[in-house]
Amino acid sequence: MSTGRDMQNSRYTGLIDRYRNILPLAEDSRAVSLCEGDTPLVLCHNIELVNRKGIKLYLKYEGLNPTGSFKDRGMTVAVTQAVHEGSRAILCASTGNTSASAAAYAARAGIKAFVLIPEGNIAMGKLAQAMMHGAIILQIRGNFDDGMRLVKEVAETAPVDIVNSINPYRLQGQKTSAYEIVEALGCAPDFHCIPVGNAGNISAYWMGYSELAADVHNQGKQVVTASGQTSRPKMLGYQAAGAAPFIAGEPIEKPETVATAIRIGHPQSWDLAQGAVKESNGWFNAFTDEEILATQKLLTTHEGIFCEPASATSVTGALHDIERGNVPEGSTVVCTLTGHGLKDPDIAIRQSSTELMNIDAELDSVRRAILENL
Ligand code: AN7
Repeated sequence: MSTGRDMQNSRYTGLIDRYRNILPLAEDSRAVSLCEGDTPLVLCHNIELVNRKGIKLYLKYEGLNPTGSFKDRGMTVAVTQAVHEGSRAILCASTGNTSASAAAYAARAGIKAFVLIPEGNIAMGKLAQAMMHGAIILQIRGNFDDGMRLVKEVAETAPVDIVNSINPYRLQGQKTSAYEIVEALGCAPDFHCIPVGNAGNISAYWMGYSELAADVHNQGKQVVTASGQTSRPKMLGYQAAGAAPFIAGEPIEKPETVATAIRIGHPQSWDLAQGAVKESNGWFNAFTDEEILATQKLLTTHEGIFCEPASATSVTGALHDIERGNVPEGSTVVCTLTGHGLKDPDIAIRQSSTELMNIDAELDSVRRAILENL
């Protein structure tokens, strides 16, 4: 496997360079890349429950991708393929992060991006990105599911390539995160925890872990989990309680959650996600907005890691299942933190209990404030 590094100066050049041998791209296709991937796998140190149970809890910090979410992994591959096929425009529906990523990669490729977003329900940072990268933004009076339906319909008669995760190149790109995790740990985790919205990402990780376990690409390594009990992790898919079709067992019509990224009622990768959870002996669960926001805060204050609310759902679920013993003591667990906390500054400021102290611009006032709060 190539290292994805430029041989002359060891600069990391993105996940297509690194993983082209496991991606279904034509050899002569030119990568449209922003050096995505190669994200940190951070070991938690300061969560008491995790330490007490002897759990190794790793955070796959996907918020450190170029546009601040895991979408870049899929977008580099989808846009590379679209450009290779001569496409001049891409199209997506989005709760925000897909639109930001599509806009950036379209700019990089010199093609147009059309994005459908639900009016009033996308985080400020994501909207700023789509606007700055020059996407053509269609705000619809409807939710993500309406947008997704319209995108599929319009693409039948308009010359645009859909870059939502129904585009198979998206999941191919996103599976590389599982490869990075296995490379970093030297094994697969026992459990992989992930937020589920449209259900593409959980399906992509499962594809990655499954390829590794079966040595599909003949890398000559037989991957097993950390405990050595199985070859693939149990996949734990977590949703927001107000947007939990996998708990309802069917699509829902009016999803609501503060975690706008996963405010989705009709997941497109329904069967793939069900398959991942069933085959891996994993499970789905859902958590309230209050629980999700509390976990987001816990990660910022205890581990110094700022993820957006949707991302905190994975750790909310992990802590819930660790506490109850569903995840046994001593397990190795990876949680995907899908997007950066800066994506949604409004929610962060609104929920933070931190008070701003207004003081005079004088040495005495500053000194007193420090001494009183040590
Ligand atoms: C931060 O941007 O669907 O289950 O349109 O932005 O693969 O859909 C975003 C999804 C989790 C859910 N965390 O992943 C979009 C969009 C964050 C996200 C998910 C999303 P999937």
